[in-house]
Amino acid sequence: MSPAAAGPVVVAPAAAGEATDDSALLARLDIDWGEIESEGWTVVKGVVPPEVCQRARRLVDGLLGPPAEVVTDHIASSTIGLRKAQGQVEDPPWPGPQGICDWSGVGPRPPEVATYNYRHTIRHPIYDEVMAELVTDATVAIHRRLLRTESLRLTQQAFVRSDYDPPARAAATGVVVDGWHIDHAFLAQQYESTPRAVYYSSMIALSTIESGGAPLVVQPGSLAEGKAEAARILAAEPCWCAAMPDDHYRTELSARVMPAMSDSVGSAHEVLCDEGDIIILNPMCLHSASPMCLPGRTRHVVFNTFIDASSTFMLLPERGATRPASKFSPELRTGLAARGLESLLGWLAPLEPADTQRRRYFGTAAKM
Ligand SMILES: O=C(O)CCC(=O)C(=O)O
Repeated sequence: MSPAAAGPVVVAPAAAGEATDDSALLARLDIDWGEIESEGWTVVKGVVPPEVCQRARRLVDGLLGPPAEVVTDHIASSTIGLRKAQGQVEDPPWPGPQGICDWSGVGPRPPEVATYNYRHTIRHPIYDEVMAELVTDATVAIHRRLLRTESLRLTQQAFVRSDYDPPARAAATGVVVDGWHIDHAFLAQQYESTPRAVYYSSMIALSTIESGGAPLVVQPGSLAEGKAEAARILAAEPCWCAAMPDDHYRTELSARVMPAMSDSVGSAHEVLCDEGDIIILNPMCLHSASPMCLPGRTRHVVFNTFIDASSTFMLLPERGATRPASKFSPELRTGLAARGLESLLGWLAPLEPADTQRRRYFGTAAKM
């Protein structure tokens, strides 16, 4: 197979001081690296201090209003504003949005809020110092090790709040899933290269997540099934794989890989956590959100997503949330810089659409 056409690629170089020895920090954590590789998820205990979790929950509740069945009125009356208020839109398929933030282009850009019934998402810019504290040193060290890179970049932060969901509770028996999916598919070369040309999500539990309390649900064995299917497709159709545009890894390849995964609810696994734990999730693992079935309870989580600096193919224009140069808040920048982590936002420039057409799937060790 010939190498992918090489055009000039926007690659942020390792900044001075980026080389770091994370060994001591990682040794203090109990991390099941094998589970991440084989199953595609693991829980790392006690990564974020309770006080930081509490401040993050308060921030979310301030933006969305107190946990309730419907939050759109609060949001509509706040400075965030909703382009589509409740009642103006037919129920869309998950993940909505029922309402998203409106921004006229004047003044500071508001956070991106998407709300659908009992589940609400807030994306950057989020104007609060706690956003930097949520990127803990341990989280950074884990992702450097996972992606085999010294040039880690943060691509997005997203809060999700899952409020009590009466219809789901009424219907609930055993594990409830909102919709099995994978977020992204990759080929073996992307896992095998150095740096790795994939991403992992890390989801911080900002409050304890119990069974029935809107846990992330994962499907054991699905990652291996997906990787086997991706290998089969690559062997059978190398030209199709080589010609795939960037975004088709996320869309077309995902759509072809996912049917090979068993989605039996009987074997589904709720990933339970204590406050401050993080779940590391490979986006190629079959997973689902689940509703909050416990009356009076609310689940708060925040996702941080990282890539290696050379994996610009994952930053696509239509995925506005992943264009960090214009969207991360000054509070996040300042807080990371104070800890010497400014390189996490070390993008050279906002991506131009043409840049995203350039292909760079694999690190230096392996190219198609
Ligand atoms: O919120 C959750 O537990 C799941 C989120 C999810 O499915 C996703 O990030 O793709």
